[in-house]
Amino acid sequence: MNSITPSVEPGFDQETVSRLRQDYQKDGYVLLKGFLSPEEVSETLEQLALFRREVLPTMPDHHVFYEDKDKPDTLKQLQHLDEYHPFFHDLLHGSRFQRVAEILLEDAVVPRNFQYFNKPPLVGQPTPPHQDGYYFMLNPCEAVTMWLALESVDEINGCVRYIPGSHQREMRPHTRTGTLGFSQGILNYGPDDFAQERSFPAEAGDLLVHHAMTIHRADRNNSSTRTRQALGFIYYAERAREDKAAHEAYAEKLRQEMQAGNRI
Ligand SMILES: O=C(O)CCC(=O)C(=O)O
Repeated sequence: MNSITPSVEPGFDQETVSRLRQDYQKDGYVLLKGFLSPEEVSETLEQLALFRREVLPTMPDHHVFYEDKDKPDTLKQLQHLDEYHPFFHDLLHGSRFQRVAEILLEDAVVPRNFQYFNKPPLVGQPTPPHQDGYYFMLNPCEAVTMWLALESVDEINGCVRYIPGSHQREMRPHTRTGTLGFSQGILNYGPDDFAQERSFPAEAGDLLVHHAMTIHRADRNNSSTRTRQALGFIYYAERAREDKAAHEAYAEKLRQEMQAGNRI
């Protein structure tokens, strides 16, 4: 089990670093329990509430996704928070999160995105099974995604599920999903895949980190009372070359489709 309770200061001791790398290479993910303290989680939630009130109304549509865009309480995802507020900029850039990415990728890293994931009670939809590398378009496909729980997340309100070791296998064929924010999902995800999954319930402050090839998904929020908020951090290894033209063309096509479909 890749669960480590670290004293997560920038200088990890050598034993922790080796264990993290070993687990990451074997399974394609690690779980760092209590990566943020309860005080840090509270501060982050306060900053998010402020952000939603004051900054969100100024953001362009393609960085703000709702399950139903006519209902503000169905807010689903925010993109690139770091570009809009210094608090979130500093969490992504030059932070303890970045240090963990450098340790796991064994390279300098490029911070690429900072996301807010929200699944309101009974409204938050499933995250389709996917491999982030499919739309990162990197060669070599060396990047990590981090998922930080901001509250308790379990099987009922939609915890993350991984297929251990899937990062060492091939990129699976993906197809369009119709899910805003997760537009690509694995084609023919079947009983064998479900049988291999491991679910990762998390407490506020716990950090999951996965390889860009690791297959993962999450259920909808089936709770009628509990919210399900999380943050996502994406770092590319400096040695990974991005096919920028293909990536931008893909993002632009997606944006146009979302606008045409009245989704954003
Ligand atoms: O929050 C979720 O449901 C999943 C997030 C995810 O799939 C990702 O960050 O790659």
